[in-house]
Amino acid sequence: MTFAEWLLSLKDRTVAIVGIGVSNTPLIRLLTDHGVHVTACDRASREQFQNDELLAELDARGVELRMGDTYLDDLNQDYIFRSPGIRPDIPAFEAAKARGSVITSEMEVFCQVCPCKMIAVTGSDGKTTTTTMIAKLLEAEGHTVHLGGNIGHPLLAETGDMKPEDLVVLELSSFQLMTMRTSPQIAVITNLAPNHLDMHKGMEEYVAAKENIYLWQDKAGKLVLNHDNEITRSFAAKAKGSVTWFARCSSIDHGVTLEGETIVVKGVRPVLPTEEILLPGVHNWENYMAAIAAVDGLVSDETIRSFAGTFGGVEHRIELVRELDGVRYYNDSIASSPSRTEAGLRSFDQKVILIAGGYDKHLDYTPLGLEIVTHVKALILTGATAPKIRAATEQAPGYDPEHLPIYDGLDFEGALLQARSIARPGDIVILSPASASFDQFKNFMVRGNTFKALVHRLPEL
Ligand code: UMA
Repeated sequence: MTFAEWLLSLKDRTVAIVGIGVSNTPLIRLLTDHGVHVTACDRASREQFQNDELLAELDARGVELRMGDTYLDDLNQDYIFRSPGIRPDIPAFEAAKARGSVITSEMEVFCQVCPCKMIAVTGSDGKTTTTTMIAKLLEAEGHTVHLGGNIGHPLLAETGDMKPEDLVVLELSSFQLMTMRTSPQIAVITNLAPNHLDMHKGMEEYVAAKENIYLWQDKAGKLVLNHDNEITRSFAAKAKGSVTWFARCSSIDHGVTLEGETIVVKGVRPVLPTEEILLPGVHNWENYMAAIAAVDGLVSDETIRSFAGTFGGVEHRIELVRELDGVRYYNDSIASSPSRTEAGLRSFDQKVILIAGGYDKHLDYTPLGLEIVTHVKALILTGATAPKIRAATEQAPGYDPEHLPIYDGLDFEGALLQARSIARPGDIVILSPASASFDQFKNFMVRGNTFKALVHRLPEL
C-alpha cells in the first residue's frame, strides 16, 4: 500500500487517536489536513494536559476531544491509533476490535507505506546511539536519510516527502514492535536484557515483541545480531534472510568483530582502529560494530573512520561538549535516574569528576553510592537530591573522604565552576544528574543545553 492509497482508504472513515503525544500529534494534523474526522483521546484532563496551545489548535481543526477518566469509553471508530505507551490488549481496545475496529499505530502504518529502504534498530541498550551512528554514517556517504521512531521523531506525516532512493533509519521500542507485522529490510538488534517489565507481562513477551523486527522479513532481508548475547544469538535460527553477526567477546567466523585493537570484517578487511573512536567506553565499540555490520556495502571505510574520529555522541547522552585545558567536559543530562548515571560512570576507564543532583523522584541512591566510590574522584552536588546522593556515597563501603571530596550547596553554574577549579589536565568532568531536571529546568534538554552553554563560556586559562 502506498502512502497516498492509505490516505485515500481513510476517506469517509472514522479515526480515533489514543494518546495525544509525540507520536500522534503530527498524525492528527496530517489526518485533519486531509479532511478525516478525528476523535483524539487522552487520559489527561484538559486541565492536566499542560499544553493549552495544542488543545486550542485541535479544537480549531475540528478534532473531537475526549479527555480525562472516561477517555476510553465507547471507542468504536473504524481505525484506532494507540500511543506506544498504551498496551494493545487493554479492555477498551479488545471491545472495539470485537465491534470491528482496526487497532493500529503511527509506526505500524509508517512501516507499511514507507516508500524507501528501512534500516531499523532495537535492543535493550545502545539503540539510540547505534541508530544515530547508522543515520549519520549514511548521510556522510551522501544518502538522504530520514531518522525517526522511538528516538523522538515520528515519520508517518513526512512520508509524502520521501523518495524511493532515500533511506529511512528507525529506532524501534518493544512498545512499538509489539503489534508490528512488517519488518525493515535491514534489522539490527543490539542486545537483549530484562527491561520495561512494568509494561510487559514478562521477559517472554518483551523478547517476542523485539522479534517482530525481523520475523516479517523475506529472503532478501538482512538481520544484524549480537553474537555475544545469548538471547539475540538464538534468533539466527529463525531468520528469514541473511544474518550478519557482530561480536566483541565471542568468536565468530564471519561478521564484524575485534582483532587486536581494530574492528574488522572478519576474514575480509580491517575497518576501524578503536583508538580512532572519539566516544568513550567499550560499549561504544559494540555500537560501532553493530552500525558497521548494518551499513556494510553502503558506506566506505574512509567515511566510517573520519566519522568515528569526530562523532561526540547523541545529544545529552555522554555527549562530549568541549576539551578545555586538557579537561574533557561531558553532558549526560538524559541521566534522570540513578541507574542511568551508574551506566554512564561505567563507560569511562578512569575516575571522573561528577556533577549530580536535581529534582527528587524518591528513588533509591544506594547502588549509585557504590558506583560513585568506584568511579568518581570528586563529587559535586547541586539541587534537591544532593543530601541523598551525599549520604549514599558516604555510606558506601570503601568510601574515603580523602580520595573522594564532596562539594555541595552549589547552584548549577557554581557546580561547574567548582569542577573546573579542581580539574587537572587529563581529567573528565561529567554532568550526569541521576535526578530529574524539574526543580530548575523545563526538561533534561534545557538542562543539558544550559550546561553546554556554560561550558562553552568557560575562558581558557
Ligand atoms: N496516555 C494515555 N493513556 C496511557 C498512556 C499515555 O492517554 O495509558 C497519553 C499521555 O497522557 C500522553 C500521550 O498518551 O499525553 C502520549 O504519551 P507517551 O509518552 O506514551 O507517547 P509519546 O509522547 O507519543 O512518545 C512515544 C514514546 N513513548 C513511549 O513509548 C512511552 C517515545 O519514547 C518516542 O520518542 C515517541 O513516541 C516517538 O515515537 C520515549 C520512551 O521513553 C522516549 N521510550 C521508551 C524507551 O526508549 O525506553 C520505550
